[in-house]
Amino acid sequence: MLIRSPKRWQLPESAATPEDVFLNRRVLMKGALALGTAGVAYGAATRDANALFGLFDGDGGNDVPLTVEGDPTADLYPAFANPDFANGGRALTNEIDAATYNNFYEFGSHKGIWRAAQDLQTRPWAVVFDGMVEEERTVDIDTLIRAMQLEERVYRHRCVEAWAMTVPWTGFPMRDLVEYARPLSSARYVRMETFNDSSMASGQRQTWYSWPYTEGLTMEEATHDLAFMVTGVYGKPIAKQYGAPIRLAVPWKYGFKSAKSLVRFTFTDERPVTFWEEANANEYGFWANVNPEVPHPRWSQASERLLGGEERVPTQLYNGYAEEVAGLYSDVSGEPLFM
Ligand SMILES: Nc1nc2c(c(=O)[nH]1)N[C@H]1C(S)=C(S)[C@@H](COP(=O)(O)O)O[C@H]1N2
Ligand SMILES: [Mo]
Repeated sequence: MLIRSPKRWQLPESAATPEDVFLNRRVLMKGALALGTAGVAYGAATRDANALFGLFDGDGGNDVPLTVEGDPTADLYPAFANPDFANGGRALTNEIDAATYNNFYEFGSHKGIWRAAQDLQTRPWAVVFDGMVEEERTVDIDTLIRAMQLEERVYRHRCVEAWAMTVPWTGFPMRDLVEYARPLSSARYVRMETFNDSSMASGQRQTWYSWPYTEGLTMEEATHDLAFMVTGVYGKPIAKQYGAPIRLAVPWKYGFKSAKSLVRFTFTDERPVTFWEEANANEYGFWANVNPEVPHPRWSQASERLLGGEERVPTQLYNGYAEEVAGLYSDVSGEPLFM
């Protein structure tokens, strides 16, 4: 399963970009340190480099948690970097920028929730598979992660708010999780649910939202090659602010589809109503595929700001993954596919 045919977004030999450093990180770590540019360094080396060069202070500093200390799956990282997903088509986002600019409404509606998110208790953590499955079951997160073959993939991420990043996620195909859950063939959707515990998540005390956060995919989407369950980032177990211990990454859809800190997967033949659909169905739909030509009711989706600076780049149809995923929607008609 790990050997796949080359994909369109695979790094061409000729493209000498900072991702080369990422790809060859074990060899080039020294080079990254010598460059002293935070944008290319990675993982432990990032922290070392930051400390070495004093690049970050205060909120952008060395106290930013980049993993969960003592994570019982730490021995699985870094995982095999799958060359078929080695390049998001862009320079990697600086790790500190990605780790300090987040959406995680359970901990507040501002981008600096990374501090508050440290209150999230990620162990013990149970994951439930229910609904239209052969047999309902609950599995401990560490058992689940160890049952899977972890790999690393660089994906672009495009938030509906028109900011974007390119990050190396570690995890496993959602298809493997679906197989593990053993859904009935009559299941048409998978509904995902985030933890619900206002004692550790201050945002969940705000009663105008209908907690817990829920999301959904069709079975066809969930078993598509690009749908990825994320357990790590930048070569380490995933830090809390990104949605530890397990989240989704569906890179062709707006970021809100990639639900964090998941505890339940329910297989169903009814399309689930998602958290954002419930909050504001006129602005956030079920499909939420990225399309630069379909504006959000309150802003354009034509371009996006890359995290870490002010640079804007054109947004691409299906966030650049059209060739892979457009076929998923050839039979869907009369639906707002792009909101
Ligand atoms: N449970 C939960 N999942 C969530 C969110 C959230 O508020 N709660 N925000 C979503 C949005 S809008 C985005 S853009 C991404 C942000 O992921 P990041 O903070 O790791 O960049 O998470 C998505 N998943
Ligand atoms: Mo988002």
